[in-house]
Amino acid sequence: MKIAVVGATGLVGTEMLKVLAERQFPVTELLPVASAKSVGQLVHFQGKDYPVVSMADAIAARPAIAIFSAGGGVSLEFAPQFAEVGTVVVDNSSAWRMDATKKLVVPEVNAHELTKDDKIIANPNCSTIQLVVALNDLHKKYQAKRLVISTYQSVTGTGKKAVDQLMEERAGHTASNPAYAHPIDLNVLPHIDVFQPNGYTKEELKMVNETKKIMSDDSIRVTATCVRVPVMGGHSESVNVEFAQDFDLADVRDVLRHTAGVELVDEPGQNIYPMPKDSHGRDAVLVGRLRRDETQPNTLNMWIVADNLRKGAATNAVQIAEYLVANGLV
Ligand code: 2RA
Repeated sequence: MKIAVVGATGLVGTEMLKVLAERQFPVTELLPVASAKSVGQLVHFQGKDYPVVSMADAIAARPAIAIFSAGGGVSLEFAPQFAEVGTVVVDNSSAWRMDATKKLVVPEVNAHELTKDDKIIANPNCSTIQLVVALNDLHKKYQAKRLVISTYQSVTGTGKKAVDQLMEERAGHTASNPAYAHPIDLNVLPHIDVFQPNGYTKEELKMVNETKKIMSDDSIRVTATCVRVPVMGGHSESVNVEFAQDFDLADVRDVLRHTAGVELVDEPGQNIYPMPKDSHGRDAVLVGRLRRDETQPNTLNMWIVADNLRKGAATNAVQIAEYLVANGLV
């Protein structure tokens, strides 16, 4: 199958190629797409070197699937052009996520909604993906009413510039080309993406809006505070969820043990709980620190960790592509 990866040389694009190879996705021809200055640069994939091609050449090649991680502007301009030649686009930017005509998909939750008519499919935000994977089966059983979320997001969510800033600051230098308005080493920034008139950031509103769309339930009330932390890989989330139904903690554990994509990591007496370093290179969503919120009925606290470049981006996109192939939608 001819596959284009748009943004192939970025942090997420590189991870997408890694995941496609690891999962032995049936790629017969790879079309790596990157900026004009990268055209001709070789990308190594499954034992072969593929030259980076221009967007126009990739569109003309009519790949079966184009997986994008190249920013919203690029996606808004070129995803429709791929769709016009019959390519199915899986886009990791926020461009199409809240478009009412586009599906926003986490395979474990709502891949069944996909049809042959879906030519541009949105990959959700990393912090949303890990949340809904952990929450979905609990929601089905106990009906989530309200979520209060605080995130602790790795600098890899911003990209190479932020990784470089952290490494330079950690080496004792002032960052030469900082990604953030403030130092990130030995600090935390309650600021991810742009502030909106209501005082929330776009990242926080992504969690609010995307969660409801993926879970097809606008009644769930969601509030979030998204924080950047000096961690190299892996997003963490503290989630307080109020359910309509009461629960037994043992049953909650059992539900999570059987939730697709979740690994229960919860033995605090043994100092065993999810940590970002344990998520690196893995696709599981790690859940732990389960405990009842004793300040109000039917309410659970949990701690959720995942590799934001893998399940939070690349793997989720590749899993969507796998679903398309397995169900004859491409
Ligand atoms: C971040 N979720 O962590 C955003 C985009 N990857 O910066």
